[in-house]
Amino acid sequence: KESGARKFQRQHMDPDSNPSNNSTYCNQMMRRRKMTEGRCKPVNTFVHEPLVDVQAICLQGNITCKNGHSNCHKSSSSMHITECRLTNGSRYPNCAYHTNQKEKQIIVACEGNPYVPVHFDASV
Ligand code: PAX
Repeated sequence: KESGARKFQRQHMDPDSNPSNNSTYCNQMMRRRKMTEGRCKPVNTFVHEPLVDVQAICLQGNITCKNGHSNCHKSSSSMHITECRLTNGSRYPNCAYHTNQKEKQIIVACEGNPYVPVHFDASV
């Protein structure tokens, strides 16, 4: 079975690409990373930074998550991210996404030993 750490990497890590102005990035990536199977995942963020830098967030500022748990951490630096948001008229199985590049601090939830990212909570 896929571990939480691996699932986070599949859904949120894309260190080797910068989508620039490629408006089809989210349509391709949401499908390629299997987030359009069974349903269209409504919102998903990809992080374009080295995996070690994202894993290091688990050692950075500890904050409360949206669900009230205390295992969230906010990156001390802003990161290059792409936000994928389902378009208004999009209906499964034809999942269509808006692609938005941003530079923001990100908040992830971490778990386990090693203590690594398993959930993307927000960008701020
Ligand atoms: P997830 O299912 O929420 O969490 P995601 O982050 O890719 O997946 P399994 O065993 O897989 O069910 N976990 C936690 N979840 C939440 N909060 C805490 N503190 C926590 N600690 C551990 C993946 C696994 O992490 C576990 C959780 O139980 C899961 O275990 O966002 C919904 C999705 O949209 C993404 C983030 C979420 O997907 P929501 O409802 O929290 O807002 N998403 C959301 C995003 O990518 N970008 C965004 O900007 C936003 C707002």
